[in-house]
Amino acid sequence: MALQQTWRWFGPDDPVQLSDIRQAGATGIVTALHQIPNGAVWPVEDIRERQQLIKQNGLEWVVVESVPVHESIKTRTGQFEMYLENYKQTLINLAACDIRTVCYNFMPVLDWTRTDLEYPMPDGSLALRFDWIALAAFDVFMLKRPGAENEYTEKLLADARSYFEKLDEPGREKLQKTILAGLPGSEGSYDLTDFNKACESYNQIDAEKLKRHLVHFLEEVIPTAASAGVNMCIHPDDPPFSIFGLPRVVSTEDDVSELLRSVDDPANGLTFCTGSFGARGDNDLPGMIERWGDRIHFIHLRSTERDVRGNFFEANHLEGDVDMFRVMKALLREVQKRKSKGNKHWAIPMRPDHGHKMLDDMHKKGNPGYSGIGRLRGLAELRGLEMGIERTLS
Ligand code: DNO
Repeated sequence: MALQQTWRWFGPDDPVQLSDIRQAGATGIVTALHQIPNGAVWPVEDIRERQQLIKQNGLEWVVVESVPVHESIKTRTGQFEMYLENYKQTLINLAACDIRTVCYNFMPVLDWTRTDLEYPMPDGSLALRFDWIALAAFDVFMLKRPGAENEYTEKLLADARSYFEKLDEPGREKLQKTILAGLPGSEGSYDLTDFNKACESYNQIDAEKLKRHLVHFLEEVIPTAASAGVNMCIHPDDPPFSIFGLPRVVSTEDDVSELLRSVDDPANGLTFCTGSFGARGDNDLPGMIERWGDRIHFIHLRSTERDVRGNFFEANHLEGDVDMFRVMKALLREVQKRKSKGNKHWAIPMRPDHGHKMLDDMHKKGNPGYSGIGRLRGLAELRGLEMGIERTLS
C-alpha cells in the first residue's frame, strides 16, 4: 500500500498492546520515550531498548511522536540554548538507531485541547469535542485569567456564565481536568495557578514573535536533522486557532508556507493532520496536499464536524467535514509523484488519528481518543478507501 499503516502506542503502560496493534494490521509504530523529562537528551540505549521491544512484537518504530520542544525554546528564555543542543543530540541519537521521522509541535503551554472527552454520538459511541462555551466558562470563571473576559463576545460570555452556574462541583472538576490534566501525549499537566503563570509568560509574545522563535528553532535544528538524515514534521495547532489568549502559528496554509519556506530544506516538513487543519473551514485540505505534498513526512487521518460557532466534535473517519475521499486521492497522487521521481522512500507513514470509544472500549480505562476498537474501525475504513482509490488510479 502507498501509505504505511502505523499506530500510536504510548509505551508498555498503554492498555492497547503491541500484540493488539499487530492484529489491527498496522506495521509501523509511532511512539516516544514519554518517561524522559521534557528537554533532556534521549540516550541511545533507551531508544534501542524500546526499539527492540517493538521489534520483538513483529513491528517497527517508524515515527517519533513527539520529541517535545521545551517551553524555554518557545519563549526563548532561560536555558533555551542548552535545550536546543539537547534537542539536536536527541535527533542524532535517533538517527544512530535508524529512526528518521520526528513529529513535534510548537503550541505554547498546552498541546491539543478538548472540553468533553465523552460526547455521546447518536449510535451510542463516545467522541471528543471542543466547545467554546465550556472553554470560556473555564477561562473566565474558574481560571479567572486576567483580561480573559475581553476576548469573548458578550453573547458567548453570557452563555458561558449560565453554563458555569449550572455545572455542579464534580462537573467543574471534570472540566478542569479535561482541559488541564494533559491529554495523551501532552507534555505536562497544570493546576490553575501554574497554568495562569504559564499563560502569563506569553504576555509579551504575540503571533509574530512566536513565529520568529519557531524560525530560530528551525534554523538551529534543521541543519542537524538534515545531516543526520532525519525528517522533522511539525504538527499543526489543535484546535487551529488561539485559545487562552495564547498565540498559535501553525493553523493555516499561509502559516505552513511561511514556515516551510523559512528554512527551505526537505528535512523541514509537515505532519499533515486532517483533523487539526480540518477544524477550520478555510483550509483547503486536498489543495494543501497538492501544493505541499513533497514536504509531508507523516499523516494523521481523522475528521471533525464543525458548527457555525466554531465548535466541533470528532466524527467517524469517513464522515464529518473532511472530504476523506479527496484527501486520500491527493495523498495517493503525491505517492505516485514520488515514485515517478525515483524516490525510494515513497511510502508515507499514516496513522488513524483518534477514534470513538465503542464496543469493548467502553469497559476499559484507556487514553482519550486512543481507544483500541475506535481506531481499529478508523484504520479499517481508511485502508479500504485507500485500496479502492489506488486501483482506479493505476
Ligand atoms: C493528539 C496529537 C498531538 C500530537 C502533538 C505532536 O492526538 O495529535 O498530541 O502528538 O501535538 O507534537
